[in-house]
Amino acid sequence: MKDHELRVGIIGVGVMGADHAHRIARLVANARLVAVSDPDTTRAQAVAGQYDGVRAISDALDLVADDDVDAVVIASPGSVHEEQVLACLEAGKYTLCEKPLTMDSASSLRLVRAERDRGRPLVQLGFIRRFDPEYAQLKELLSSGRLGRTLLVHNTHRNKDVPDSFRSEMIVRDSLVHEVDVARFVFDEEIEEITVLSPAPSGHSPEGVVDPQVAIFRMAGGGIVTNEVFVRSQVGYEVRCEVVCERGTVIAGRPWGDLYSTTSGDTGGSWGGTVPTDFRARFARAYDLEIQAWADASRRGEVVGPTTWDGYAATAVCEAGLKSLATGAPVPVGLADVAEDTNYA
Ligand code: ISE
Repeated sequence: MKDHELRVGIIGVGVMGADHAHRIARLVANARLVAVSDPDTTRAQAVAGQYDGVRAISDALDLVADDDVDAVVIASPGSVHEEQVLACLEAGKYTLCEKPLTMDSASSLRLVRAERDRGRPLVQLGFIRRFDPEYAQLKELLSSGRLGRTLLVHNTHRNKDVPDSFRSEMIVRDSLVHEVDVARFVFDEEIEEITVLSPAPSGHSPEGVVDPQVAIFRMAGGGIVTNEVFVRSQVGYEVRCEVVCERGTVIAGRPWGDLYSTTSGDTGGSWGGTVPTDFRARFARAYDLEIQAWADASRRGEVVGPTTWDGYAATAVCEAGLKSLATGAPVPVGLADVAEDTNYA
């Protein structure tokens, strides 16, 4: 594979998959989009038709097995990831799997073990924040030790709006899951306990949906992470992370000058920044860097970035978070033995 372009197939061409299709077909060096698959075959054909030489393959598992596909991007719903990732592992193909890895910790752990049993890593998880230049700089600054020990993290995660079908559980599994990864990335520690609080909901939430939510993580070393997730903010995509250390603080994702206030329909304005409308705009550069890093690593025969273990740990935290969402009480997170599950030797 080293000497030629990486021939990539994409499973799932909804919003994220279609965005990746454009990126791989047009922007990423040394990679070529060769096939796409989607249960909605009209959608698959429409995406394939936009680029020369791209086939629409109706069955996702046929795409994985195809001899002309070297590596696979999985951008389908989390509920079908287990069988698709397993197929990629069995075919020995490098894979970028969007979050969540799977819908429950037992199936995520099965994938960690299946990959380990093959003796070498093949799967990178799509936790995008790690590839955002500001988050990467923030991490570098923390690692330099200049700010001292990390004590607290405050994450903000707001979407402009989501469909009514986006229920409380999806806010945990699809949105909060990013902040779970941020917390583990920033602290380099596991999350030991999660509490999900349910403030009075916004009038824009459908009946019975808890939006916004506030989640609190207790880290293994005793640090605390607070997270606001509000997916119907009416304003735009606002994602930031503030880290409080012994000798200073650092913020990633800060778009403002002095007083900062946004209102629905006013995403530019006098306060000195611009709120993007969605994650594709906010993290465009990060997605480019992520997919390029994945393609380069795959061509070298390596995996970089978040692993199946990171996917499993995040799924386990969200699973505990769903229990907490039901009661408001703290729920401990139990993980399998790290040494056992990440030892490729
Ligand atoms: C979506 O799946 C994403 O990954 C976005 O980053 C997140 O902000 C959104 O809430 C999710 O639905």
